[in-house]
Amino acid sequence: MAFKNKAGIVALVGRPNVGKSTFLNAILKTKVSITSPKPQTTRFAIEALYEDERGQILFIDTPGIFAKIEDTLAKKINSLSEKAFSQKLDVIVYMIDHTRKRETEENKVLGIVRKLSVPKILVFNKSDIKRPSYKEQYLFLEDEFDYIIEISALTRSNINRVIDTIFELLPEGKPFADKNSLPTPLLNVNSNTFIAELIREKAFLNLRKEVPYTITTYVDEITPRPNGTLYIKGKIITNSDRYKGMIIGKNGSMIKEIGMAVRKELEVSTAKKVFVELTVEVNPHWEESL
Ligand SMILES: Nc1nc2c(ncn2[C@@H]2O[C@H](COP(=O)(O)OP(=O)(O)OP(=O)(O)O)[C@@H](O)[C@H]2O)c(=O)[nH]1
Ligand SMILES: [Mg+2]
Repeated sequence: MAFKNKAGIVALVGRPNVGKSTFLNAILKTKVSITSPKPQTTRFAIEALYEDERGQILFIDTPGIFAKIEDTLAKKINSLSEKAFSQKLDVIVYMIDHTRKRETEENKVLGIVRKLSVPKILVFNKSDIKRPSYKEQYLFLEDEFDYIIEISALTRSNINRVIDTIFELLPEGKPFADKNSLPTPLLNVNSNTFIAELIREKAFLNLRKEVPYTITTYVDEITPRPNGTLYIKGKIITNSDRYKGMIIGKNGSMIKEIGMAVRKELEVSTAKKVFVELTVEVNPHWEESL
């Protein structure tokens, strides 16, 4: 019988869109980090606790690092990501999407990973997709990593091998928290922020082109009503009037779609009836408070 004695901090690193957040959700078997087909969906480092009989892993899901940093939002997100790497880490999981060419962006992330002197696992994600594959462009990395594992975060294929390997590499240590006393595995995200993130996810999934990058989201109120309904009041803030109209949509159709998607997901996860009220506001300076 194994003892619960391992404990360590593991950062998920990779360029945008490789599947870091999908992988974290797959491991925790619950949604802790929002995902979308658009790059830089994750905007701040998300900390979530995994536990089994071997011990605890504190995962840090970082925002994907963009090569293109001329815009202020990407610059801010990149720096938040790099800040996450400056803390004490025990293992790095460097995730690659083999369906995309290497390009300068990958080199930028690799440059950061190379500077960190901790055990590293190279994870090729999206193994469910066979073509196109640029895996041979990445094989030169084999010598630099302690382990190489192919997974599919989406189909959960081989993800347990990553967990086994992490536990092999982790030191012994004290647990970070009593997991049973936590409302969710999330350590740095409260329910307001989580629901705000969910609103942002649904906005990312519905809004086109640059519009997702003009927004941030907030939740002002979560109130259980006497009739058992959960009332949620949230807002989407965008940086100009031009986008406000697009987010509201014709006769409010877009904002309604976003609110409905949030409601549906929350109704499943809370097993309650949920009422979501969303408004759209303009604040050209919201990025400054990120
Ligand atoms: N086919 C396939 N798609 C995947 C897999 N893992 C993730 N995806 C998809 O890839 C897209 C990006 O996933 P995310 O988890 O948001 O990626 P991320 O690395 O967290 O991205 P950022 O937060 O932007 O850095 C989503 O559309 C996922 O559904 C996989 O194993 N197979
Ligand atoms: Mg992410």
